[in-house]
Amino acid sequence: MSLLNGIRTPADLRRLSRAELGVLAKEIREFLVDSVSRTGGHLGPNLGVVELTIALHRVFDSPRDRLVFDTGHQSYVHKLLTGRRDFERLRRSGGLSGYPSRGESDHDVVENSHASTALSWADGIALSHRLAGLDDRHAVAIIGDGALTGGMAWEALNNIAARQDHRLVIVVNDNGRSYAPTIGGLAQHLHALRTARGYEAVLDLGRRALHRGGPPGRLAYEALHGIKKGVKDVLAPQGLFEDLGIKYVGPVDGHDIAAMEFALRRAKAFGGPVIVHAITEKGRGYTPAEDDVADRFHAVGQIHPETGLPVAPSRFGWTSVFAEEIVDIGRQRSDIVAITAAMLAPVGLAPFAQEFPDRTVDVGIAEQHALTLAAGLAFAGSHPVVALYATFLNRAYDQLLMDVALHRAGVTVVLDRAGITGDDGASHNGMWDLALLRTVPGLRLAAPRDGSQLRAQLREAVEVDDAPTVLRYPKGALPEDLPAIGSEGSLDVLARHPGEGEANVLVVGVGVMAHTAVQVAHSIAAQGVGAIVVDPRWVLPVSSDLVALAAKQQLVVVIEDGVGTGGVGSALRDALAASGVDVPVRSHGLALAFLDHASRDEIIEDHQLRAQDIARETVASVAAQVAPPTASRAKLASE
Ligand SMILES: Cc1ncc(C[n+]2csc(CCOP(=O)(O)OP(=O)(O)O)c2C)c(N)n1
Repeated sequence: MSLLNGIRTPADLRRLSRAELGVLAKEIREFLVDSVSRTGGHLGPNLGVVELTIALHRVFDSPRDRLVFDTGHQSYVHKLLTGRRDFERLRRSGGLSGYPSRGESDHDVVENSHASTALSWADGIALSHRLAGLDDRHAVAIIGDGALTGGMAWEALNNIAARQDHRLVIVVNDNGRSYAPTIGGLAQHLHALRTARGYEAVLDLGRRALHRGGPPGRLAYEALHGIKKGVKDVLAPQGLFEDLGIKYVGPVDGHDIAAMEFALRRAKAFGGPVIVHAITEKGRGYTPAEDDVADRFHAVGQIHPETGLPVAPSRFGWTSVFAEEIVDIGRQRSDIVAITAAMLAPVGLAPFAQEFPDRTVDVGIAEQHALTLAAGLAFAGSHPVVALYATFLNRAYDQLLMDVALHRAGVTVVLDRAGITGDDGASHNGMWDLALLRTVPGLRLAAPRDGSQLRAQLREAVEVDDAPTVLRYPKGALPEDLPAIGSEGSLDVLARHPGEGEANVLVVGVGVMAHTAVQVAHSIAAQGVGAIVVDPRWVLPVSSDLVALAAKQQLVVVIEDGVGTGGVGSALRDALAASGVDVPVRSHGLALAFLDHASRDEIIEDHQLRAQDIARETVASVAAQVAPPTASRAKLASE
């Protein structure tokens, strides 16, 4: 029987011998490669934390002690050790979440996949424990060197340093990488700690020599190792962390369970905040991941487990169009500076960085800094293009509002993965951008409906030098180009269907939802309702052309893939009301809720955003308009 099968709770781990723990680590790696190759998911990060997570669960007593995984993408091993073995539907509707999930287990704390929050969570948990007199409990934050580049982590460290009575352990999972190698001064500092004392060489040599001696040799290694940690490193403050006043243990080989346990036990016994610096290798134990220069298999789709090659070739998506066009623009304009927050390749800036390394900035996981850096660049004459996943802009709303927009800075923000992203769950959907950005004075937002529009609107955006411009497009494959058949002022007309009766419906498609809008119009026209479909292209602020066209209709239908509350439909409703136009606006967007992980199609169906749902609703609205219910008329008359 496999050892992994015998692990139902972390307590089961404590019964295993050292040799068995090694076997268990191997089984976990095999399980991860086998299952994640079938479902897709965060393979590399999890392969890197197998021993570290085993050690954590042997030393700490979860859920009494609280383990908080920063970002949460590296929590698969934790899931396995806390009784979750069914990875068949990982990240699919009804299956396990790709992140910690309180609904799945009492061992999970933070579901938010936005990085750099774990230290703040742990600080709060430790404070609450102390206030309640629960002095036997620990809060443990596990944070990557990438996540440690985020400002929130440093705000938390600053506070944690002043709380010497907090039972708080910070495990820095230092694999030297975010997606790509982690950049910046902190990364250099960690690197210096790692290498200064020839640490890597010493550990590897020592292990190999002593393990050859069988169990006695292994014991000697552990004792030596312990002594090394105990005398030289344990609780010895180090540089940066010393300056902060936080105790430091390490560096520790994060793949050596005994060494990790030793360090964690010391940290636990200390009674105040301690940093344990664990060195790990992303993708460890799986050659295709270890050999992957780009990101060590940070996140994969379905792959062939033997080779690591993708099962389906990656489709030519929105990101690639941006990647090409921004390089072209960069060639024509030397003032363009590209900014990424630790996601150079995922947002499509790798080719730009290749050609213009001096005009590319990777700020680390620091979206707030990215936006204010952009304001500074614009002030001094550059035109920055900040490329982010839409959900991560949420964090930099204030900087966009107060640093960029208030100062009328010509900054272009490019939001990839806007709208529904699906399988990464609640915190990855880029569904808040339209509602949030609508409140930024002077900001102009374009939502391209296809690749050609993306190219054209990006070019229009970088021409604006006195206000923020935003371009937003979704995840996934590009749809076929949807050419305009005409225009109404600044609006692209995509279809016109004269109806049989008087009713005329204006269908407004926001971005990729323009394709649905065309289908809706087609369908309602078949039922005798006349329709015109437009793509406003620049959807925020609402254009006067759209208001003028809407004023001539009986009904306006707006289709968008962000939250309906406060989105483009609601903006249009407000604009019509402000102009004294009394045409009803039916907006179809996402419900104001946190969405469970599911496919995009499932979410579209759940939120009644399929063309047939919207067409049915539209025809019913038109019918109600043409013949309002007599009961309510009678009621009105009698009032
Ligand atoms: C605020 C925010 N920005 C960007 C991301 C996207 N992201 C997910 S994981 C990751 C890299 C994390 O690196 P690290 O913390 O070192 O963990 P590792 O994957 O190397 O184990 C990034 C940039 C995010 N989750 N949150």
